[in-house]
Amino acid sequence: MMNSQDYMQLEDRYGAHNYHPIDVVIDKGEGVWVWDVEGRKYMDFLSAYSAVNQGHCHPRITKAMIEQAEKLTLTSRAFYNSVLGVYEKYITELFGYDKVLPMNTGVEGGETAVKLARKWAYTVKKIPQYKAKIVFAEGNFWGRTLAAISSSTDPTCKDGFGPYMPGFVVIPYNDLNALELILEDPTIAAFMVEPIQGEAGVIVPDDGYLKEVYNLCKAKNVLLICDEVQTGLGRTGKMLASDHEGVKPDIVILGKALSGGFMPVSAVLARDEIMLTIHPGEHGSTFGGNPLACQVAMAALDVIQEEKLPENAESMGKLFRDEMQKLADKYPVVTTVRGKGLLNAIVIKPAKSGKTAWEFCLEMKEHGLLAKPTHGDIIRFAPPLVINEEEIYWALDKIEKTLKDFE
Ligand code: IF1
Repeated sequence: MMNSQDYMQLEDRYGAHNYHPIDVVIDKGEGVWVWDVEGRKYMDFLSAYSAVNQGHCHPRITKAMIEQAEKLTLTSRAFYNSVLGVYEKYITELFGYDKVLPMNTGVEGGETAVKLARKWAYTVKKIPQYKAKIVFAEGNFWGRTLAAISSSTDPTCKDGFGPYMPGFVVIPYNDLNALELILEDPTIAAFMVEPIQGEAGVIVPDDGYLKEVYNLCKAKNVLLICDEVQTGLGRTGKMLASDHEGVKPDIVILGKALSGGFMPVSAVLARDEIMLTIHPGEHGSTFGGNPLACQVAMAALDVIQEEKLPENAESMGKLFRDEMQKLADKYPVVTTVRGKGLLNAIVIKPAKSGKTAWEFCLEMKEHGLLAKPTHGDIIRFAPPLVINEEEIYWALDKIEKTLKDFE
């Protein structure tokens, strides 16, 4: 019978070292809870980076996956199949777009959005060929491909992988003047932005920022692409984070919780004028829109709506931030509490002993709460959206127990 150490050694010996995980070996998940191989129970406050908004192993999604898996999993797009069209109708009507381009990972969704924006620039906006530029915000994160890291301002993501994709411009986040200035350039095709920056450390822009971004882009015939891979699907207290400002982006990218954490499923939504600039054979992927992914995604979207997860995220998130702020007032090591819905974060000062957010997470783990720092001093708190009030107070109790001993 292997123990946690054995599993960690296997990963160390045989796996690439492209992550530095917290030392817990998860063996089972259900709802907000996970268990390690020794049977210890933890509350998951990371939700696989917002991929398990519906909670671990949601039975409704499991059922949909098993039923489809016993019938048909993959046809490729060389042929039609009896699920894809049904899913495409479902998701485009749900979000109010003409069409969807189904992909697998979030970063493939980002790549697809960038290709659509460039194609639209040359064929509709008539920007001279290959002069189109895409604008991104400092601190952005949309994945690990060479295009994605070409727009990154994080050396850890970017350094050592050049040369980089041309035609990308970066401006400060939450800075309307910078956007207005760059949009004077007639070769700008699109501005791709997260409504709240996840990896940067849950950076919430000023109220009204996204609405003004939309207005500035509209005025200059520039596409607004919202990357909702992490903020979408109920995470911030609305179905999409852009809903908080009544903004309907020209292109929306979804991923992660679109499958409830069962398998990679992503989607790019747009109106016909944009989507139909890509013609047969110009884009695609082996697994994009496969019948299994489509059934899983429809079940995942059903759960979000039927269990009112955006509304629950709104109320539980407010409760969490209000109570977390009280802890911040009591324990000065916590300098900031911020977020929206159940996408929240705290900033932790190093303790007198020199202990950092990393040690804080290790000690929270000992109390049964799992989270992981980002950028050194920021701890993201993002539980599954099915969390209830009792579980929120349970988590706050574990955070306070950790604060008490953190010096
Ligand atoms: C890692 C965090 C990072 C994303 C947004 C697209 C993607 C992501 C807003 C790409 C992916 C994941 C990737 C994972 C850690 C996690 C993450 F912010 F969620 F914590 F890295 F920033 N847009 N985020 O957040 O989606 O291709 O991964 O399906 O790479 O370490 P993907």
